[in-house]
Amino acid sequence: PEAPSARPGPTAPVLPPCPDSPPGLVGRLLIEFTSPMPLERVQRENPGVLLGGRYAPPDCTPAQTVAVIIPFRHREHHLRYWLHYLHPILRRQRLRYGVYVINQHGEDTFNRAKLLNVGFLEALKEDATYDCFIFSDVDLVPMDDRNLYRCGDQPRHFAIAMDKFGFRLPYAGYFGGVSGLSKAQFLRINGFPNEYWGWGGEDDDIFNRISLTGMKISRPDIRIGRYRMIKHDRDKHNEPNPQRFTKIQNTKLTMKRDGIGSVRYQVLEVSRQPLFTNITVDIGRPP
Ligand code: UDH
Ligand code: NGS
Repeated sequence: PEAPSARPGPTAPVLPPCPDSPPGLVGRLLIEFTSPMPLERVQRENPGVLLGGRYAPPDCTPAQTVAVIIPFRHREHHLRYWLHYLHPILRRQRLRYGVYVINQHGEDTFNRAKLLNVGFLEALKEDATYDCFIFSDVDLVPMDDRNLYRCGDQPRHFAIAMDKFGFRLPYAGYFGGVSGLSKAQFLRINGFPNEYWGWGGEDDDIFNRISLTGMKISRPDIRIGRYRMIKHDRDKHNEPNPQRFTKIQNTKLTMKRDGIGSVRYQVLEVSRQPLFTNITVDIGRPP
């Protein structure tokens, strides 16, 4: 007779690996931002999402664990749409993931890339198994669920065909909006710059870092990488940074000293909400 230990017991289910192309994707999606989106409704419609915005497929074992990092301040109404659309998409994509909203404390100048560095470190503090990091603006929703939010052998640019750019890439080196790097790729470029205060250029600096370390951007098909952006006015305290043009000329020099190895900040609060983990952080202010 077979030894009992040869069979997995009922308490230790061994799930097969998740397939490369998830079954049950729907393709092109209807995305609109007209009716208001109460958080209670989003919660009700996503019962499988665990506290802190964590999810794992019930029927298979994903190859990666994905941390989705959102830079944030005063965009609650955008976040509700983002959560409403993205949780079902990520679930259909059979991802094991967590959603981290990195909320800049205070009213000093916004710093998107530094918040993303904080997100990388804080997500890893919570779960050391994260090996793929997707960095997403809060106002960008994919229009096609075949745009898979996972990492590959090169850094990935997801938001390549945004409505506001006529569903085209605005320029060949554009790396803004939504991007993804494996842990190893992120560390190889010393993370993101901390010294871009205000709007613009930080995504170009990241593009430079990737090129300078000999990596190449990978992108989805232009018909699949389509996005809707929630229309909004310019935020307060995120004015265009007049230093951005000279800074992006100097990435080669600055990336060694400015990055994930030099980021200084203070976490003020970590709060596990039903659909995301909210991390409020003091990242200081421009010198
Ligand atoms: N963000 C915030 N709060 C802010 C500023 C930025 O949460 O106060 C985050 C948010 O995730 C946003 C991202 O940073 O999606 C990028 O910032 P952005 O939306 O300001 O950048 P974008 O290029 O807009 O989308 C620039 C202003 C455009 C004004 C157009 C007026 N019609
Ligand atoms: C470039 C900016 C990028 C920005 C992109 C799209 O000019 O940071 O425009 O901007 N680079 C510099 O300013 C150096 S958008 O049309 O979305 O406002 O992402």
